[in-house]
Amino acid sequence: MLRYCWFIVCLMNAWILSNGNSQRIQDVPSTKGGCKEGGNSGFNECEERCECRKGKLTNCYRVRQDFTKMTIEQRKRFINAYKLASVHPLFKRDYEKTVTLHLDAKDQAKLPHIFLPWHRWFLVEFENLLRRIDCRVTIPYWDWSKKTHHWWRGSGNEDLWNSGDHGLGGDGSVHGENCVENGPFIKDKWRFLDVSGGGCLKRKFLKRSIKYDVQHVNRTLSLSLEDFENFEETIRVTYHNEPHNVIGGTMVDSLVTANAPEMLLHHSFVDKLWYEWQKRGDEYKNAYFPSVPFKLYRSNYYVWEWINSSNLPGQVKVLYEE
Ligand SMILES: *[C@@H]1O[C@H](CO)[C@@H](O)[C@H](O)[C@H]1NC(C)=O
Ligand SMILES: *[C@@H]1O[C@H](CO)[C@@H](O)[C@H](O)[C@H]1NC(C)=O
Ligand SMILES: [Cu+2]
Repeated sequence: MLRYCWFIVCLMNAWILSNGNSQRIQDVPSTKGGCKEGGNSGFNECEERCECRKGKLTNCYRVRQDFTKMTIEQRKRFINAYKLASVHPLFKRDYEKTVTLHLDAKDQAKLPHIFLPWHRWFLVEFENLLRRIDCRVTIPYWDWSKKTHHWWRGSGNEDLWNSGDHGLGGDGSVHGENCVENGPFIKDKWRFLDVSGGGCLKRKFLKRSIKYDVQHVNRTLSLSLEDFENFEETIRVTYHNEPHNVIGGTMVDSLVTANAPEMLLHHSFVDKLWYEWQKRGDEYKNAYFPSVPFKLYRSNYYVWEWINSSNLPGQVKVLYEE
């Protein structure tokens, strides 16, 4: 019964919100805690963090969180929305389109003048789709730098690779072509769409430490403005490639990698690193990309439209929580 109700709520949300939700929802008064004048922040019904002005919530931000710090409820919400998007007739085609964006742009999106903004756009596209199912969902991030020596652990309740319905499941099975055989994305219950060649989600963990720890990341985030190119290359090549490589399977197959749910969490962290660096000041925010005269591949957006997380196309505002 509960399940059934949840599904109806979902469908209603989907119909109501299918025409872009961000403007509509911004002025909805908070349903929790109220909205008090004087710089206090409040949350709207989509759990966006807003400012309170004249008793109304405005300037609302989507809050992206560390997966391992989210409540079980929040983690399930993300996973359920992700799975529903990939199988439900209402969303499947858009899921397919979004995944295909990455497939088509795989080489171009890796170029230095485009990598960071392109993936920022891609994350918002994906997030918009999931928010049509449940507007409280944002793309979580996975901070591997804090768990370099046991990044593959799945036994902890909070672990990304937990096999419960609040985790992404564990390593693939060597006896089963590296298909994932536990968790919500188990091969019997979840398969890639035909456009991605069908088949199962694969992982082939390289159980060695990730080479870049908190101090390493800290040093990179401390690079000066003049070192932007060094910063960008460290993110795009060094940090971006390592988790793809140690997770293996679908994550190292650039044709289908966007079908791996962990790809989103990894890229969310990559985006967070850029966001952290940009937070150091307007010069940092505006380093390099505003002058790139290209559009993002497979989109009508210019690169410069995706550099300010407080002012993204579609009135989207994103912040990352520690
Ligand atoms: C990161 O570096 C800053 C100085 O740039 C320092 O204050 C901070 O403690 C460092 N954090 C970690 C976790 O190393
Ligand atoms: C980013 O967007 C916010 C919100 O529109 C604006 O206040 C801020 O000045 C922008 N920052 C830069 C560096 O453009
Ligand atoms: Cu990637």
